[in-house]
Amino acid sequence: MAIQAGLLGLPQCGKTTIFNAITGAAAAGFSATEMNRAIINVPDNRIEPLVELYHPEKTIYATLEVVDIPGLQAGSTSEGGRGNRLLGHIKDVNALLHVVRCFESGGAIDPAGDVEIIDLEMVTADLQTLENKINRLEKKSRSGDKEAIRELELCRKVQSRLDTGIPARKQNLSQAELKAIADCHLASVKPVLYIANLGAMDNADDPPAKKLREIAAEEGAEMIVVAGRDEADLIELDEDDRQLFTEELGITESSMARLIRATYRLLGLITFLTTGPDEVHAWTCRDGDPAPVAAGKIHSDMEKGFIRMEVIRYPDLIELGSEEAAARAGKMRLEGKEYLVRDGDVVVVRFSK
Ligand SMILES: Nc1nc2c(ncn2[C@@H]2O[C@H](COP(=O)(O)OP(=O)(O)OP(=O)(O)O)[C@@H](O)[C@H]2O)c(=O)[nH]1
Ligand SMILES: [Mg+2]
Repeated sequence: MAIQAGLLGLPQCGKTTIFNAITGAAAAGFSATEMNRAIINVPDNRIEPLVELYHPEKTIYATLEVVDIPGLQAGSTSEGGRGNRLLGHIKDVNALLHVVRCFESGGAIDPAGDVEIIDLEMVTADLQTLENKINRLEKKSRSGDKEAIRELELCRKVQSRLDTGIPARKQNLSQAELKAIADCHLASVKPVLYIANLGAMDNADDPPAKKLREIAAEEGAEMIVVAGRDEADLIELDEDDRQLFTEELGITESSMARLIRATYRLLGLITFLTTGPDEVHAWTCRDGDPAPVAAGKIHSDMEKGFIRMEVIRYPDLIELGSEEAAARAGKMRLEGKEYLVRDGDVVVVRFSK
């Protein structure tokens, strides 16, 4: 299943606008349901030079699935309300892109207040989910089930901190606690990337964005600034006009590219590459995945029958111009099962079928 990131935030904070900008900038597929969902290509400036080198028939980028959910209102999760159903849709997302309105539109701009509301909604929904699990565990533990008793205790700890309003991701949960709550898919445990949605890029250092940066820093999270509407407008233009206006609006690089890359970092993901006349292909694995696990992203046979990996670093391949030249220059390494794949490795997997 594709790695998923979910856009989350108050109503009218610009989630769908950002979703459109992201998908317009990098759409690989689109299917509109009640939630907007799209698979997007992860922008990667290593692909173009590789395409020039190999002239492959196909070029395949690493992908990420982005989910846009309608806004959560204060109080919407209590008593089985609509918010619960909305949060249910982010059960499977791996990371949250928390959009915070930093542009003028009627109501006051209040990043701190907005973040608090969303956190509280998540905590409220999570408490209900966890309570269901705790009820089940209580029944089981009454019959003396040791495992259930232990799990119950761990869940109650998380519950008591949620009760005081602390999102699970800020609770410094132990491995055991994380394991005990894993099947609950709590919303507030998911890693967050804060997105300050600005009226214009000129506002990047104004108080609202500064405040949000502080909030993010306090919990060790990252914040990025985007001008959602400007970017969504840009993708409507043809190439020449887009260049012109991009500069005029002070957007130095597509903030959507920055956003996608920041999501990648947040999830601890890296990209490795396979190349050849058939295809240039960017693959996603976790930072720290050993070679066989990464190879398994290409094909499960490659993981099972893994023998070795031939690795050339991307800059060496570009500089030397071919795999043969890289090998002659001693820049192709043979790596075994223990090798941890690095971002930008160009690999060939040797395996037995
Ligand atoms: N000035 C300004 N307006 C924006 C920006 N982003 C969104 N808007 C406007 O804010 C309104 C709401 O934007 P949406 O993207 O629909 O917001 P949403 O978060 O998806 O809203 P819900 O799905 O209803 O929760 C629209 O009128 C947008 O044009 C922005 O960066 N700057
Ligand atoms: Mg929307």
